[in-house]
Amino acid sequence: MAVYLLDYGAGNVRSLVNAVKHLGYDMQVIQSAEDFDKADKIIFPGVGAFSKAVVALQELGYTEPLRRYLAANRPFLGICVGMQCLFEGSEENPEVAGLGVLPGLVRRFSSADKTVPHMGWNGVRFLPEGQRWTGVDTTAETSAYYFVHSFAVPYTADAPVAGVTLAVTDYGNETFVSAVRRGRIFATQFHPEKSGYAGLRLLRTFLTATAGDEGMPATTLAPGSPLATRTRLTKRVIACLDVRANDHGDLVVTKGDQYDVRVAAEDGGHVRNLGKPVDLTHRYFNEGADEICLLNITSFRNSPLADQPMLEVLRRASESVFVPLTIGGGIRDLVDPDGTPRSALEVASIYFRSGADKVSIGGDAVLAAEAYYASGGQCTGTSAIEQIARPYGSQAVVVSIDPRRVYVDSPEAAGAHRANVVQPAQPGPNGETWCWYQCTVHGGREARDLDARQLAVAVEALGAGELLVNCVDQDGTGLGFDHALLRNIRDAVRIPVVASSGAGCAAHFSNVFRVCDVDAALAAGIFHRREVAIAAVKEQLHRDGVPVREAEA
Ligand code: 1PR
Repeated sequence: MAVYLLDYGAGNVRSLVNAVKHLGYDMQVIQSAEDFDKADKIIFPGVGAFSKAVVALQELGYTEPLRRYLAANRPFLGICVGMQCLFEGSEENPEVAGLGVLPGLVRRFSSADKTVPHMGWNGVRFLPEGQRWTGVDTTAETSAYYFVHSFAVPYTADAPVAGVTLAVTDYGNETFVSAVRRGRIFATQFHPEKSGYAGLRLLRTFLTATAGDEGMPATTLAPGSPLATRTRLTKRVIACLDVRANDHGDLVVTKGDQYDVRVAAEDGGHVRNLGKPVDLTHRYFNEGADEICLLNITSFRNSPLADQPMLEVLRRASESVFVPLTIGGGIRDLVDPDGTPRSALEVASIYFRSGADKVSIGGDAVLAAEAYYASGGQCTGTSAIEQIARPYGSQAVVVSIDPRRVYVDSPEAAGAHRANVVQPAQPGPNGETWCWYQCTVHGGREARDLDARQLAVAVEALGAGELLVNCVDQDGTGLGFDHALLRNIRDAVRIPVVASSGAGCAAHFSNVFRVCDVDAALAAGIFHRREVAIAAVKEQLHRDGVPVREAEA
């Protein structure tokens, strides 16, 4: 059976290729209009801007062959933007028409009551027909799939789209279409290739379906039907691997205490070695991590392009890890060791093609924020954030911040940062009862005259889709997350916020979700040292009433 991938150059295609290969199928990439005639099934993954996908299809000369393929009701699976393109158009790019194969328009989520993008694991309310199709027991409360999008097709029972709706999902006070089917044309707003085993089951159903199965009659969510309870976006538990070469040149997972990754001099002073990156990534996937983050923490010293071991780690890890992978470290404009200039977009694209779903930008984001304020709030389009968000979408760009506390006796003593001072949980070394959070670069080594809240506001304006909020002082302490810092950032932005640094027990996760209303919480040391299991964190969250994706069978 010839399964073809419709790749227009910006999707996270490696994740999908790996998932399909894991299921025993090889996919060929469509190279010409003629390939549409050879395909038994086509999968169309979409990441990034609606217009990027639609215009790319036109420029590749694929729009008409695709229309003919769909008009012939041949097996097709669209994913995320690959689903949105089937509709008449999108608010994201009103100037560009969609394929119009399905009725309705794609609209932007409102951020009045929730963070946007909708990023994470949410339930899906399948119709009975949908349950048969997915092969998943969706009556269970816990079935969840991975979403990452700022636009969606709104669902109302009387809208034309209801006639092709297989499933809906709720986000905040909105309900949107999360799966559609018309004949043998299927599409999902969520990413089955990043939705763990539930997603793999859905992909297997599509790949193994025969004509008889796919001829199912369209069914609709009848008006007033006894819909299941509304779905909820779960809080994400993320495992983080700080990766660097040890003194023998081997790439290892290490861990800092306030960013110092070396053991005490009297113990040899070597780089802490907590395991191999690929092994730990596989372990955390199997233990139920909702996302995994790998940070190349010595990236400011060398070009990641020359750092093939890190790219190889990513290629190998992504072969059998089916939850989102974020890669950070060295994502910026740089000059290759051979003197070739490389844009941040080129660097990021290498990571996306190697299996990353999101890239994380650290030091360069601080410099971009400084330039943003220096220019009076101009977005010049040249920062790494803007370069990458334009084709791949904001949801693919994370900014990782490394602030450290500056204690002061009064807000006035904070000078230009007095508006962003907070009262920390503990007084400073000289009894100071106020502090502000100073941004750093080079892994906490160089302090900048910019505070964390200023950075957060600037990078959101520049198009970042998520904030990973570390804290140098709290890193590795096991004392819990820095709530004062996280509330300060949470109040400032409408994009998802990930709490990081300081987790010491499962209760710290419940506390940070309850007190700071963050979207995800990350830990490193307690997981690497097997002091706390991811399952124990999720059990605690479940007991405390925090919506969380249950471990999969
Ligand atoms: O500046 O774009 O090259 O990115 C460098 C990246 O590496 C940034 O994301 C930066 O945060 C990270 N980084 C640089 N140096 C270090 C270090 O530790 N010496 N890691 C480092 C930062 C913070 C988290 C840590 C949490 C949880 N570490 O990654 O895992 O604090 O730890 P815990 O649960 O054990 O407390 P660029």
